[in-house]
This record gives sequence, structure tokens and C-alpha cells, in this order.
Amino acid sequence: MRIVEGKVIVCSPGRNFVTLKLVTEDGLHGIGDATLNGRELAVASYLSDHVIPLLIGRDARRIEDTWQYLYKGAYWRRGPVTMAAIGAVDSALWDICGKARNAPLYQLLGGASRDSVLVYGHANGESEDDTVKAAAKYVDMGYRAIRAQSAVAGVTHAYGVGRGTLYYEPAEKGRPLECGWSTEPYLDFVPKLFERLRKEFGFGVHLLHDVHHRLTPIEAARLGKSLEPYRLFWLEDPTPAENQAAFRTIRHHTVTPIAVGEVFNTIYDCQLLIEEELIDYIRTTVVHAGGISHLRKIAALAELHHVRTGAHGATDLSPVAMAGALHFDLSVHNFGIQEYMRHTDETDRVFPHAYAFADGAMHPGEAPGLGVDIDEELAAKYPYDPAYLPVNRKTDGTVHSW
Ligand code: KDG
Ligand code: MG
Repeated sequence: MRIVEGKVIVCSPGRNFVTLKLVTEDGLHGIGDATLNGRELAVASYLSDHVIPLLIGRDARRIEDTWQYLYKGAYWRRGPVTMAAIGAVDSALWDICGKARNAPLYQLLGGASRDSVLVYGHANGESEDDTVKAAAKYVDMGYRAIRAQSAVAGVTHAYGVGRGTLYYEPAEKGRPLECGWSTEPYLDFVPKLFERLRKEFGFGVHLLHDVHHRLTPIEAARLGKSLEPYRLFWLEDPTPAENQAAFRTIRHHTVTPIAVGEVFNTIYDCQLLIEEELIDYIRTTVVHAGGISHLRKIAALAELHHVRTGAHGATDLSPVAMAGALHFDLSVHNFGIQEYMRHTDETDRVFPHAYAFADGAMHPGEAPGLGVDIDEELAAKYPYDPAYLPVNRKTDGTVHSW
């Protein structure tokens, strides 16, 4: 089953997506998401200029061998561009293999470990009241887990509060938006927000919060401790994780569960975090961490250490990544939760898919392979539209993590 053609499709149905399509001599095709928000064309070029020429003539069934060939063969290992490209190839090959066997991908990954996949949605607002209203909307839609973010007085652009309540998209056209940050008002505000949310919704709904890498370890430890009465499902990205050992401080001080990993590319980025049991959920994705093959290795290591999966699923991960995530989530034993930030209707039309949401959970569907495709004719109507994620500065102008 030789690969005879490969192409990269860059489109912008509401936001930018990079999709790899591989075609075999039997006429089967598979797709993979290669979107790296704000740096899209780097991955598109890596694939078109350096990877696709190497794939032509290779056997599409040799998924692990191709992964190792691209990873070890490049000499230059890891990094978001390389790993997003390898991830896209890996997903496309799994898609082809599922189609060749006429089976949904999860059946090739060991079958379903559960009936469906618990997901969480995003409630965000310009104030505590707005966030409560947004959370109520998610409860009405059937969600059983909700991430809550709110604007904070004294902080110019708190993370997670953007245009619209259902389709938050932080990437902006033109030069990056500059946000302002102040830790003290944030640390005072967040426990009040969750006290209010528990008052309104009780303890029957899971609540999550994303710090988005903005605190030092000791500040994060303080926040985790102050949130303990509200029993969060998780506190995400409490501190930047380039220094994995920094999470020891947080763990030492709080029992609030910790999630991290949406920006990680390989198992090495979370090795210490997992082996020392410093986190509870690992958020690596099929798109940014080397595809389904590599994600399964991360999950296997995590399983040894009571760490569960909680894959990133923001709107900059295309429906192709969402489908891959759902097959993975359904199959691995130590699944925890899946982020599901809804795509816009125009995005959904460009990427017709078999996955569906019901009662706060999702299922990848029974279509062969990933169960998602790209309508290339429609995609061509939405040309690439450069956009950047914001940058963040403290009130004195110092650049801070966004
Ligand atoms: O591209 C960056 C977004 O995907 C990220 O800001 C979203 O943190 C995020 C999340 O948890 O969904
Ligand atoms: Mg996040």
C-alpha cells in the first residue's frame, strides 16, 4: 500500500488550519492536522519541502517505522514544528489503515475502554456574573464539566475572555495583541469566582480553571490551596513547565489536582512530571505531540503513575485533531477528560465528521479511520489569513508568559 501523493492544505474557515493529506496507490486517503497556532506556515513548509518527498513510495502500513524514520532521521529532534509535522503524518497513516480495514480507528487501538468520552466546555465572561451565566448555558447544553475563566479588575486582558462565549479564539490579525497582567488581583479574584460557582451550581458539576502559565510555583501553590474548598477537577498550567521540577513546590502545598502539557511535544517534556507524580492529568495532543503513536506511549507511562489523560481541544486544533483525540480517548484505559471547545459552523462544514456530542460526552462515531474529511473545494474559499496569539506584559511593561 504505497503512498503516491501528499499535499498540504492551508485554509481559514474562521481561523487558520493546516491539514496534511496522503494518498495511496489503492486510492485511499488519510488526513492529519498540522496546525501550530500563529506559526502555521512553518509546519506547512516542513511538510511540503522536507517530509512529503520522503514519504512517496513508502508503505502506508508501516506507521511506527515511518514515525521513527521522521523523528530519528531528521537528526534535529523534538520541537513544535517537527512534532506537529510528524503528528500529522502519523494521524494520516492511522486514518488510511482504519479505512483499509474498514474499521473506526479506536478498534485498531485496542477497542473501546468506555462507552463515551467525558468532555468539558469553556465558560468565560467579562465579570463573575457573566461567567455564571455562561456556565449555566453549558449546564443547559448538557455539559457535566466546565472550565471557568473571567475578566479580573486590574488586569487588562485576563486569559480566556475573548470574543463570543461559545467560540473563543485568541489569535488576532495583524501584530500580536499586547495584554496586561497583574498577579495580585488575579490571586484574590479566582477563589471568589469558584466560591460563587459552587454556590450557584453545587458540587454536581466538575469545574476546571486554566492559569495559562502565569504564576510562579509558590504563587500557584497558594492558589491551589485557596481553591481546595471548591474541589476543582483540575487547575491547569499553574506555572510554566520548561522546569518540570518546579511542580514539586506546588505538589508539596496543595491537593488541588494539576493538569499540564498542551504545549509539550514529546514524552521527554513530561517524563519527570509523570514519574515523580507531580501532576494528575497530561494534556498532550495528537497534533502537537507526534500523533496517535507517540500519545499512546505518553499515556502508557502516565498509567504507571496514576496520571490520566486530558487532551487539549481548543479551536486551533482542527476537527481532524478532535477526531484523533476521541479515538485515542475512547481506547486508552487511563483517560480522564477531553477538552471540547466547539468549532464554528463554517469550520465544521469544511471538515465533515462522524463524531458527535450528547449528554456532556462525545463519541468518535463508527466511520472507518478517523471519521473526518476535508472538503477541499470549500476549504479553497477560505484562504490563509495571518494571525498571532497575544503577548503578555506585567503592569511595568515586563514581558510575561501569556
Ligand atoms: O493556541 C493556544 C490555545 O490553544 C490555548 O491558549 C488554549 O490554553 C488553552 C486551552 O486550555 O484550551
Ligand atoms: Mg490551556
